[in-house]
Amino acid sequence: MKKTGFIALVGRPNVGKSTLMNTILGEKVAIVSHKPQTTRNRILGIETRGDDQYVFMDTPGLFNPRNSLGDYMVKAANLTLKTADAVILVVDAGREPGDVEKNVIKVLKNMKLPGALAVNKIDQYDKEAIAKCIASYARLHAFEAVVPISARSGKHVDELMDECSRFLHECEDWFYDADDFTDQSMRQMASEIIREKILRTTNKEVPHGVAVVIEEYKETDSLVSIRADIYVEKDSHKGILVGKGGANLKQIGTYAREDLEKLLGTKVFLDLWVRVKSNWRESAAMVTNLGYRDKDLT
Ligand SMILES: Nc1nc2c(ncn2[C@@H]2O[C@H](COP(=O)(O)OP(=O)(O)OP(=O)(O)O)[C@@H](O)[C@H]2O)c(=O)[nH]1
Ligand SMILES: [Mg+2]
Repeated sequence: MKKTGFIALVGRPNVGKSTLMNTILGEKVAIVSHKPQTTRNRILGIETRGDDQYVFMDTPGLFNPRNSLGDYMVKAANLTLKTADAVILVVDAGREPGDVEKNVIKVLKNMKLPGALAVNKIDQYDKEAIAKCIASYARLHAFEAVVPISARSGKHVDELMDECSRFLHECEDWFYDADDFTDQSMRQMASEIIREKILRTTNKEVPHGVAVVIEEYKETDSLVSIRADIYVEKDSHKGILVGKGGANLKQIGTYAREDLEKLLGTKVFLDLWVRVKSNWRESAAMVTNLGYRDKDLT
């Protein structure tokens, strides 16, 4: 009999939710960076093993939003939490539970949602610190499973997957084909890959105020041509992003093209344009226009 389940990956920003999803899938479905607030949308990662189809839902990290983009991100995470069959709360192994984690636990209790605790980044801490962290969580909630992992190296991720099999239920049919691995379109993945390279090559406020919109995506037998607009919030941000003589933008383009060529298995031509939309993150209308649409969350 076939089985399936929707499992939400939630937690504060930067704890390794997207890394964990990519490691489980063995595919890069969600972008990753060392900066918090990398993920802005719910992103599905579909893993089919034998009769079992796991639908993981990566979410933006939970935090106190200070603008319309932040409102959208937290809404995306909270709605996902509420539509899931089960939840993996991802936490940093060296950090005591805070408000974010306590709130997620409150939702688990109220909704009687089954939950696993993934205690991540164990490669960074000693055994005592990890044990202390686990003990603090044990006092707050009886999770169905508690697994210390390293999402980056893959250590104990198989054990976590074994524990997640309990979250699946029998079904007539799966929601996705056995060889699907995400619900994102190629355009969405291209936009995210470009944003990832911007996160890696710029600092401070610049990457947080960036949105990437794919204006053109043309496929021929031997080439995919992509034209993307990169929106920033200020003229000064544009200057930083473009760099001296266009050097930084060129670097972003090269890195993104390399990833896209790997993903698509074909040559890619990438044409990037940087535009300024003053303080777009403050405006609900502009946030929607740049691709963060409430209607996509339902
Ligand atoms: N040392 C170590 N670093 C990790 C591990 N897992 C993830 N990271 C790093 O933690 C950073 C954040 O990872 P992400 O996967 O982007 O975190 P996230 O929870 O999805 O973050 P948001 O999307 O911002 O909410 C990256 O630099 C990862 O390489 C791990 O097991 N060990
Ligand atoms: Mg993420």
